[in-house]
Amino acid sequence: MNKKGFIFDLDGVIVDTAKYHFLAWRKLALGLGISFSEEDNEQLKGVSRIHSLEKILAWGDKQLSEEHFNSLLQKKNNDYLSHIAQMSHEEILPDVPRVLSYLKDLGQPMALGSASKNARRILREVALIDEFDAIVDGTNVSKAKPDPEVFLKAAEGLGMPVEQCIVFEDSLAGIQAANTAGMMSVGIGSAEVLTEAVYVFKDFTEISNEFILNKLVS
Ligand code: B16
Ligand code: MG
Repeated sequence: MNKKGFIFDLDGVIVDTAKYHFLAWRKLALGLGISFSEEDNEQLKGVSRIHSLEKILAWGDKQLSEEHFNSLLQKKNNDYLSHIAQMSHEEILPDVPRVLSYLKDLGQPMALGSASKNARRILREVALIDEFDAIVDGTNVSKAKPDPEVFLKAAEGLGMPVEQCIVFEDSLAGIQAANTAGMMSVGIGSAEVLTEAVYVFKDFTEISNEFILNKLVS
């Protein structure tokens, strides 16, 4: 059987942590007198923590000292982590365990490729840390998606050539990163947003084992 490198984004693909980012960013923004909606939060998907705060400040036309900026980053992360600490296995998105265990049964290499510096902690929280052969996260990269660095490092970690890698991503920047890396991109979410993906599915319940075997592995 062919071997492919299956690379998964974390937030929005394996777990829905966007809702916790939303709560933490909204609290921070409101504290600065900046409004923050669910639509604003959408624009921060896949974006690094530092760039997210820069964007929020730009929306509110606010400038802060470096010290204040860094203290807000810390505060946001502490707040976010207090939500993460409550997470359990039940918060894994629908059919992710089925897809992971099917790929494992087929002997397919699997990696995580996430912008989050908290990725390992989240994987431990939902008891998926041992499912991946390689983990590349925000602590391992210097360039944010759409730069392909995170996925190139994940492929390297798996020892797979880029043209044999398949990336599951929920953000457009992540799809662009996968395409730039020369990998096959599979969007998880809305086809209207993930316009540059090769395939788009609402979630993993729409991805059958037959599809994985016949279209992705073959
Ligand atoms: P952290 P992903 C991304 O994760 C999130 O989508 C994004 O909203 C977040 O700002 C970023 O991680 C950084 O997260 O603050 O935990 O380092 O989608 O690339 O798995
Ligand atoms: Mg994501």
